[in-house]
Amino acid sequence: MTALLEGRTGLVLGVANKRSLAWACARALHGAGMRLALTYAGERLERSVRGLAADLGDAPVFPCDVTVPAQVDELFARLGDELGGLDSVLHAIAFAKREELEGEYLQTSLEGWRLAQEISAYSLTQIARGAAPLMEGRDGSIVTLTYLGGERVVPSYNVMGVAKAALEASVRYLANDLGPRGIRVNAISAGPVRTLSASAVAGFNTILDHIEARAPLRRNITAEDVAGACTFLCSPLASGVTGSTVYVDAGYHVMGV
Ligand code: 1JT
Repeated sequence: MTALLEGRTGLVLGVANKRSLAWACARALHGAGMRLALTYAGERLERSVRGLAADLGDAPVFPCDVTVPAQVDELFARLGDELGGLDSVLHAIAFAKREELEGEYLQTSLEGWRLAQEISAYSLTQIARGAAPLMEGRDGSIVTLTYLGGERVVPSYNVMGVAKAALEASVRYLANDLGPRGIRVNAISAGPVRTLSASAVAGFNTILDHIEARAPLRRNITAEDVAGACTFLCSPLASGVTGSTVYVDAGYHVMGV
């Protein structure tokens, strides 16, 4: 039997270290037969990402800081030259200043708001525009990661929640723009997981305990739970799914109290 994603090529943006959700997704996609390329944002992460890429059959690694448009253009030019085309893109990129992830949303600065929007929401549109010419007409799939704080109030998530709301709306508009070109666009709404991003959040343990007590599955999710949904969305099993937010949160989002 041939593997689910044999003969396909994908790009994963947002690996920082081995705890990253993007890394679990990359491993699962590679395990299902996909040839991958990875990117890193800033020199501080280059070593870590290159080390991990070695475990993916020496996946090529490219710099991509989404706040530098020339780097994004160069990324897709090199991907076209070196890989020929793309079937999947995982966008697992978000940023907010630490001081904006505490206290009141009311106090958000314009600069902090813009930065969160630019890196966490606008970057999907920018990446989709760059990737589309490489993905056309091959049941291409773009996947991004979001969180419940984009649609409900999660105290402290603040400016990231507003950025995730913009990201989720972007998924719907991009799905409509790119559907005619054979490209699907979806989001995975992941429950909280201990990652580098989560370590920026005070009181994260309390959130994990709350989910374990309340979620229908009475547990927290793992990075592998997210990776399974990502593999599905990148596969022909999801050929009719676009514009959706798929919850990988142990069912937490269905609860009222
Ligand atoms: C960022 C960070 C994006 C943490 C993130 C994130 N998306 C989910 N999380 C985890 C999280 C964070 C908070 C939270 C619940 C989950 C940090 C760096 C910037 C991007 O609040 C209760 C704040």
